[in-house]
Amino acid sequence: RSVGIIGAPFSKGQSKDGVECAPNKLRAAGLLDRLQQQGCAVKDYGNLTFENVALDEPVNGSKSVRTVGSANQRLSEAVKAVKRDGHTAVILGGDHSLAIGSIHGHTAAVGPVSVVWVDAHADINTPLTSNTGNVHGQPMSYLLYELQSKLPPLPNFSWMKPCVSSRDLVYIGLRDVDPAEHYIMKLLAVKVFSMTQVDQLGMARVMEETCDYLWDRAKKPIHLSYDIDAIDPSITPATGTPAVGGLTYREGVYITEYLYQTGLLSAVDMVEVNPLRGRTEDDVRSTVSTAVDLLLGCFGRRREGNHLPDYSLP
Ligand code: DIR
Ligand code: MN
Ligand code: MN
Ligand code: MN
Repeated sequence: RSVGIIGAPFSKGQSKDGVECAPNKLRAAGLLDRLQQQGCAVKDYGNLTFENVALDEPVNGSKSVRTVGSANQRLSEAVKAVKRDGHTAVILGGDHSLAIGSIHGHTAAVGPVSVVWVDAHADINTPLTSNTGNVHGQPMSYLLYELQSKLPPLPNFSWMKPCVSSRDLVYIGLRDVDPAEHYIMKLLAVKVFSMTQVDQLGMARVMEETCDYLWDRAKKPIHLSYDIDAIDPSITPATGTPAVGGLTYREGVYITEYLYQTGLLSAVDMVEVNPLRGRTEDDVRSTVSTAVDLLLGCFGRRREGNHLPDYSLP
């Protein structure tokens, strides 16, 4: 288990300040030490720096498209390099628009992947269906082969091509979906475990069915894109677009434990932690420490306890 960490302090896919502070907050909460303590080799590639494109006027109503495009080009190269170095990639966001570069770079290095998208939101608006103009509500539409013909030309996105099939995507935790997004998901028959299905089936069955579905054709490396707003805002309030009725802490952690034991987890995004959005210090602490726990779960932390293979009793 070797982990390559990339900080992506990027916030221009939405309009609220603060999400760019998350990579350093997650490190300050002890993420690297704790990964090492549970037996992972960790390499920190540091934080990427992004150019602010001047005169980045809205394109078809979508904001900061050029800035988002160039940032994701950088991130894609960085993720590709981490994968070529043989690590499981961890991308610390930043807002969810960075999934464009993250998943693109991941597939550029390893070929087709399965995407598990854990989120209150589907993030599958096209620039033409978006009501907000925020690109963090759009990344899946840029990535899917099946939506290519529905995307207008976008400045600073000519470096990327769609790289994910809608049959290789599973959503977990949805509860705030725009009508156009719902239409798109039905049209493409995307596999969705909304909060209703989580309530109906329980998370154990959701994870079994997720993997059955993804592995029906072939086992591929898994890209987990984890939006912290998937978890209930009573636990993770420090995020830009909280939505009531979310995953419990235990359901959220179970997803990571389950995906770890598949042995196929190849890249993880942890996004939308916004240390400036909590009302109190405790709000921020709880959000950051939950995000850290989710990442630890991705790399073998078990709630029953862990010990290193070379441990012996003193
Ligand atoms: C909304 C909200 N569907 C949008 N999306 C959010 O802006 O397209 N995604 N908050 O995380
Ligand atoms: Mn700031
Ligand atoms: Mn999201
Ligand atoms: Mn979300």
